[in-house]
Amino acid sequence: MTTVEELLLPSAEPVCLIDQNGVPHENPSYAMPAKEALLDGYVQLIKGRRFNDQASALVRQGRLAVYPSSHGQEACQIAATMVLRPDDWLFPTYRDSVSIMSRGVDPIETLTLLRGDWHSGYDPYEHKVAPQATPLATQLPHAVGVAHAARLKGEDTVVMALVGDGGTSEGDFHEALNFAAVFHAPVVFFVQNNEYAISVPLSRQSAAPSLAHKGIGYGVPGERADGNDLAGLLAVLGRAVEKARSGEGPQLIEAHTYRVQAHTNADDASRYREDAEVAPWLERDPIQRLTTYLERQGWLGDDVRERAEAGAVEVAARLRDGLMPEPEVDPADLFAHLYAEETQQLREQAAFLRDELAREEA
Ligand SMILES: Cc1ncc(C[n+]2csc(CCOP(=O)(O)OP(=O)(O)O)c2C)c(N)n1
Repeated sequence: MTTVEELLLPSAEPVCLIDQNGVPHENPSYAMPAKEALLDGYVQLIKGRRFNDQASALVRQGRLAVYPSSHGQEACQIAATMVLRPDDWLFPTYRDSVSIMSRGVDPIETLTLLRGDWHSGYDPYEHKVAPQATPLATQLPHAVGVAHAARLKGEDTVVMALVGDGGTSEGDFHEALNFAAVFHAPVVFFVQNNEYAISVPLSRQSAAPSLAHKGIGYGVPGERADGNDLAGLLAVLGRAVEKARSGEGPQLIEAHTYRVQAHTNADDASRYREDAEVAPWLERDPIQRLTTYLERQGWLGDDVRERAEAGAVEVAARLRDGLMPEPEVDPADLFAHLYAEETQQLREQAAFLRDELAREEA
């Protein structure tokens, strides 16, 4: 007889439907996604990679304050949004800009926060994307709140809540899982395990058999996927979203991937890891393996390649042009839109700032 614990357990190995050589693998539990989904994913991966590389270049030119690149993690970024409906919600971290773009947010609006211009460059309600969170895991209780509210209203909205491996050590992660499980909130917690929390490796972060196992204590089922395999991610995340939508409560998915570049431009990764450790991960590149698979299937026609390249060129041009002008920002705006009603404390802080600016000008 299957025990409750077994039902909550992730698979022994991360689900992988296309391996690093582009070879498909039969899986008794998960079907290969449809050709159209894989081709759409391919186009988005190429665009996402160009977004990452262009944004990193703009940091070097001083056009962008900081960019936490998801180079190498693009399959996670794209799959997370591909499995959502337009009325679902995405709760991203600071590393999930590509996911936000894949949800339809304008690339420049996506980078407003990281440029340091504004709390969020897009209207969260327009695309159902919460503002990016830089404090770790604080987005998770918010995500659960939105999911719980949707359920109380009788809507079948699902919330995709992204978090890093380091973020799973935060209290907010545990509180969010617990609340979501007790109230059957339709949330998919999606951990992108990229092996590092800045310089801290996973082994110093968690002694759990896997991060997906962390759900068991809360009654949340977990599953693991190869984070560089778009096909596996679409299958696993798609199933999790389906389960959450049909009332089975929260789901916890761990994607095994790797942060191939530095944490941000402020980080020197050579101080805590060897190139030899990074090299095998370059071989597991998500774009390379999907390309090989699609080519072998005879599905990757010139039309798709051209569509992908045109999308990538457009994103790069948009970022270069859009980040050229220096926006005029009003410091007083810092206090706008924070709460529905202004608090006494905020009024005092705003007055303090006005006073300081007036004295600077005098
Ligand atoms: C509450 C909180 N504590 C500490 C930090 C500083 N900090 C920024 S990024 C980071 C590591 C996060 O690692 P992980 O969750 O694995 O995400 P990744 O950057 O690898 O995507 C830390 C400790 C923070 N932003 N918020």
